[in-house]
Amino acid sequence: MTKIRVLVLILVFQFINNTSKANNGYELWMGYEKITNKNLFVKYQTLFSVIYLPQNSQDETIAILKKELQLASKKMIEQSPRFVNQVSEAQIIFEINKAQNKINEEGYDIQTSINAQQKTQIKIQAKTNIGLLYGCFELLRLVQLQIDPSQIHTTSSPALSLRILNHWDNINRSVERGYAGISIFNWHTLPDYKDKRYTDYARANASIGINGTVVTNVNANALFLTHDYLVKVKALADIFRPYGIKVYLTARFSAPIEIGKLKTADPLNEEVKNWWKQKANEIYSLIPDFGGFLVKANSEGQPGPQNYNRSHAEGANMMAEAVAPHKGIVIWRAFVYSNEQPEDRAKQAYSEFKPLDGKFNKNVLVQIKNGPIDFQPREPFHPLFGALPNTPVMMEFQITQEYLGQATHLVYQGPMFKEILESNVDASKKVIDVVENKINGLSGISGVANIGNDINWCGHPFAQANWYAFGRLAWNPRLSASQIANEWIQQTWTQDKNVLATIQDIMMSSYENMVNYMTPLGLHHIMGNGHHYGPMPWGNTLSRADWNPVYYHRSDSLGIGFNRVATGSNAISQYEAWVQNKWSDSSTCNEKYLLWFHHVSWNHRMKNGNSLWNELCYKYNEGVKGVAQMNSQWKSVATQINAEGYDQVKQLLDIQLKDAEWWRDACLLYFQTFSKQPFPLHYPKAKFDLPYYQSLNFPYAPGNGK
Ligand code: GCW
Repeated sequence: MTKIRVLVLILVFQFINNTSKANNGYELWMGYEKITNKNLFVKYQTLFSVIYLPQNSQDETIAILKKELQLASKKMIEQSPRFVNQVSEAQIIFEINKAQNKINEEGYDIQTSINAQQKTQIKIQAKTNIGLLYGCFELLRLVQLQIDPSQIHTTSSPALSLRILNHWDNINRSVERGYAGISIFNWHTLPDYKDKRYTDYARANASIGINGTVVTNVNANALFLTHDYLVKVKALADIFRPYGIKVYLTARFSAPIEIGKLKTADPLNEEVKNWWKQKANEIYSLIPDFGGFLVKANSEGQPGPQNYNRSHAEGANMMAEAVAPHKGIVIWRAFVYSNEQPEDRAKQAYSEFKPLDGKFNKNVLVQIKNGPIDFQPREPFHPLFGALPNTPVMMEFQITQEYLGQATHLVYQGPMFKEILESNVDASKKVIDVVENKINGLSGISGVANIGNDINWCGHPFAQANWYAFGRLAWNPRLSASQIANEWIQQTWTQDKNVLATIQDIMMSSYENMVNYMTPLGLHHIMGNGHHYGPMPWGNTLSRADWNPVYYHRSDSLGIGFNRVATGSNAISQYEAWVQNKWSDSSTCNEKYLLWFHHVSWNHRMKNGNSLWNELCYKYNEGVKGVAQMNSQWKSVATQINAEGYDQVKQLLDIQLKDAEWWRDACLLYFQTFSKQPFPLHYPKAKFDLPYYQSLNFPYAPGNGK
């Protein structure tokens, strides 16, 4: 055989054998690839041939559901379903059953059975049309995962009532901490131009159970509350409603002054109260199911009740009163800290909010970031979880990777979300239990969105896995990170078992690798000023001490780390005694939090016998090696996944590897100026010297959007 023939044969073989998905990422996890398993293909063809839907063709949600079934059937099993009016004729039956007591208002029950005519039937029951839509997406997910229909028995209700994306999107379409293009919300052409993307966005969210979206930045612009903009928001709300998604807005506390021409925004002032009531009435007259307000107050320069010597509770309650008659809620952020305060920044949110427990109106939730500082690669859980037994609380995760390599690094956040949720707040209770516990009927979770107008929505082809993971965990926080990764890969990259396992491995190791090459052993906030990309542990030039990296690592000739135990800031005292016991002694403290809680000597003995300095070197290099491993694993699947996607990720992984080395070398050279110790034997030599790393400057790094 000639060489050319062999080559042609190889190419043909690869083409036939290629079970990978070719896409540009726009379809997210709803590519609905053709079912490759022949047996299942036939079974699903039969099942999806005759479908019964509730007989209300006017209902928009049911129309969406129908369209989804048509699209998915066409793509996965290459046929169009027939919709029938008789339950008895159908093989897939969607029906409302208000008496179904195994589920809540948004839940669904999906059961396979064999009917009298020996035909397999799948019945999807829910109490509401939205529940049916969620059930439909679940069924389609199971089909995409090529589950045998006989195995389909699932009863599921969302664990949390509020599952919300927070967009830090500005009126001019810049996105604060956004790395995937500009905002998908085009305020200029709204309300008249309804970009198809709004519908696709709502559909994607509904497919993973997200039921709310805050479309505006928490660093809020009062203009959004003017009539002209509310009309635009209404247009979005109308598009999102049939997908079960409520719209929320951020409310700028000083709006009564800025757009209401009042002299004050004092929450106890009658005119101010009245202004907010009128504003709420206006909003609800346009958007009857408006979700409510999200507020960042007295934090990083935002106005708030403290400008008038009022408490956060007084501020929140005033707004809560305005939306209460309309069943709206107020989500008040606990992300507060002030540089005028001499107190450790990690302590300030607890100090301010703990005394307010039980003082909020019934329709107020306090939204708490996962950790006490600020979305760092790794933080212990926020001490407010478990400390506000009389206040509904919401978890705030950051899906956009502000401090996690942004849209350049492959970091799957599933393991990070889980690490926080599974942390014990005391001997018998986990963060997950606190978050799931409804108070005043409310519980919830927010994710700061990583969505922009990039063709694949999230920038890095793997970043959409974090949006997916957030939604899946918001629905069921007990799912495992690896299961979610596995589902996502099957719906996006491949069904091939070996390739799937390799990609899953890359994803599952990516979080720990990133922590290691950026901030191992409890280090935090040592990244570039402002844009937060790349290392800058030497940073000490910002006007606020608590924005400078040196504030956080506290290296000196004696050692490194932030002393947060009794001899230091005592931030540890904000945790339950059971937790304190685990972390308060530097010789027994879980080493992933060592430098978060302790200032230890460079020669501190680690549990494995290494000195702290050597262990730090070791950890940084582990991170780099981990990324090198991700790189070679990725290369190993090159011919088995779609070429365009492969190449994109490959290029990004190359940058990530360079960045990981940059982090390691810049940080260690800098810390060495304090430790005065040599690198361990055979340690990789830094490419450049410290002054070089210190000279690097990125004035136009993305995400600072104003
Ligand atoms: O992480 C920090 C970001 C700010 C952000 C702030 C917050 C919206 O650097 O850009 O502001 O948190 O969460 O309010």
